[in-house]
Amino acid sequence: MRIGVIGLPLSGKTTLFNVLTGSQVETSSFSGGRQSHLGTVKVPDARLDFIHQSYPEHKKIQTIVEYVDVVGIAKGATRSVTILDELLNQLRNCEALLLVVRDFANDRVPHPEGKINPQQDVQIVETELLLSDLAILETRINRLQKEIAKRKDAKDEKELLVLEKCRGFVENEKPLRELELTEEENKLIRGYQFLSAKPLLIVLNIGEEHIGQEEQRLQILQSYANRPRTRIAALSAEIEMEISQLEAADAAIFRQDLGIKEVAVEKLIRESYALLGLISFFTIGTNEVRAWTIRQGTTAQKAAGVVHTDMERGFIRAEVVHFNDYQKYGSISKVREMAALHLEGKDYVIHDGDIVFFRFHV
Ligand SMILES: Nc1nc2c(ncn2[C@@H]2O[C@H](COP(=O)(O)OP(=O)(O)OP(=O)(O)O)[C@@H](O)[C@H]2O)c(=O)[nH]1
Ligand SMILES: [Mg+2]
Repeated sequence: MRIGVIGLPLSGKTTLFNVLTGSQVETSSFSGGRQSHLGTVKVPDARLDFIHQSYPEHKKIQTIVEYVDVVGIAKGATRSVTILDELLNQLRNCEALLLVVRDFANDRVPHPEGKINPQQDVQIVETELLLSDLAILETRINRLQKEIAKRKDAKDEKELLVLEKCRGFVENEKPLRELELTEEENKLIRGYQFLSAKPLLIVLNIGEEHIGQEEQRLQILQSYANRPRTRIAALSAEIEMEISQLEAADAAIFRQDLGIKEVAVEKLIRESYALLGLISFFTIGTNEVRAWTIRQGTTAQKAAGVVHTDMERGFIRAEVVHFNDYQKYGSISKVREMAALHLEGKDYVIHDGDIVFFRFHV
């Protein structure tokens, strides 16, 4: 899973990117960074750690989330063809966007709009995403209309209908992530990578003085809380960066003193999983224990394909125990003894936290 970190210039994108990926990219007190950065984070999962304890000789393999730190999106940014192209390139293949919104005071760091106003900042970025999509929609619609006039084609006509539907939506200043489309319609437009269609996690970057008051600060973004494929969260990127440089034990104490309940990386990954409807399952192999990420609703046979295409093709059955039962019994042999390992067929829907043994034949 790849997530694009976007926001106004100087909102704390790079600071947060460093926190999430453990990178040390230089942050700026003046905007200007045009380079994008790619970093990965191994998804922390206490359940995987627990399973691994029983298999100390095995390798522990966590799933990975990738973050891309992109150029700041200032008001009017997407009117520049170069910036727009850059942005589209950098955000291509991102499954979701993480929008960093400034809510911290800092005299050394100018705000591009002159004053702190999270709601307005979200709106500015959202508008740029919409304008970018509108530009692509209009070009494509024009071209399709010409092609259809020359030579009728059923697929082109279908695509045109979807694009026109999208254009109507965007012209009403509504992001495409809120537009309900059928699976077929989605397929037709997936290649365009519309920015406003990507699920959005808005992260309010609060000042140090507001730590512990995340919920109150988030009130200002309440109007975004219940929108489709949108979530909100609050944290202080600066403090999180300081914490990330401490030893684990010191970090825990520091967090407790400040009243920070959850590690930022874990919080944002949890939010991203919820946003995208993702869950994890685990496998125990001959030399590794491993976590895998799938969409909610994935069947056992499809999940097998995530591990290996042969396993999907030659799928026979899955033997499944939920992590909670595994934890209760403490080992797979005990699980077997208590008959808590259940046999499932190809249509079984995998649950978050399932430990799965795939049986297959090719
Ligand atoms: N006080 C305070 N300063 C912060 C916080 N987050 C970021 N900053 C400061 O704001 C400045 C900009 O941070 P960056 O992380 O570089 O912001 P950016 O969004 O990546 O900026 P551009 O890439 O130039 O658009 C740096 O000087 C940071 O130290 C915060 O939570 N509190
Ligand atoms: Mg930056």
